[in-house]
Amino acid sequence: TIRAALFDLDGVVCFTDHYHYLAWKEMADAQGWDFNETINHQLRGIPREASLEVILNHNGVTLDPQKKQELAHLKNERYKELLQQIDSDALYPGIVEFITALRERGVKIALGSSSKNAGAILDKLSLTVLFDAVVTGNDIEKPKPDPEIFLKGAELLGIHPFNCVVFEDAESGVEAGLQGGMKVVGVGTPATLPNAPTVVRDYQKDIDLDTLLQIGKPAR
Ligand code: G16
Ligand code: MG
Repeated sequence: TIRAALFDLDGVVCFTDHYHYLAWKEMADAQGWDFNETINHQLRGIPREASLEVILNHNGVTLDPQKKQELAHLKNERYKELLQQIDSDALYPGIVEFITALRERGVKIALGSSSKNAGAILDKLSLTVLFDAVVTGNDIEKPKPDPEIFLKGAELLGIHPFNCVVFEDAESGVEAGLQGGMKVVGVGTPATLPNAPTVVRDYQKDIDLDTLLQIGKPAR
């Protein structure tokens, strides 16, 4: 039986990827580097410093650690500025209703987001009250695909990983959930998430709550 649901943030609860894109794009333009939507897609679910590495590699650029830190910081300051504009339009359609329905069934809810800005985003979108536990990039040592972020969430909720389901839109996050011994639902398509045991695009149409919550329940 499923007793807890752990949600990634970007691409699962809301969409922040466009704001990440704009902030990285500004930084890249200022440096004279190439950056486009395809590269941006590769940054999904990846921590900030690792994202910068992807952009540097794409451009064949090497930098010293101090300069990297400086640029990652600059990008984040701009990202936070852009986040001031975020509102309910950025919510994944039906997510509030879905989480509310899970809560009504007694399912505990946690966030497992690589973003160090996740707490501020939840607040801005008035979602904080829906989460029983929040684990972000600030609380972990090893990023996804390591299962640490979701195992920590399960621990905070006091629920065994076997009784948890993870919702993820990035391959690294799907891997993290599976490594943690949890059920995983990919948010996307089989093409974008080939390793996800099941995928959904619509939280109402594609999910039957009874079926979802019984995953892992021994037959009879
Ligand atoms: C999110 C985004 C990533 C971003 C990462 C770190 O992860 O998907 O693109 O690079 O957070 O964000 P920040 O720079 O705010 O710490 P998730 O796990 O919520 O999908
Ligand atoms: Mg994500």
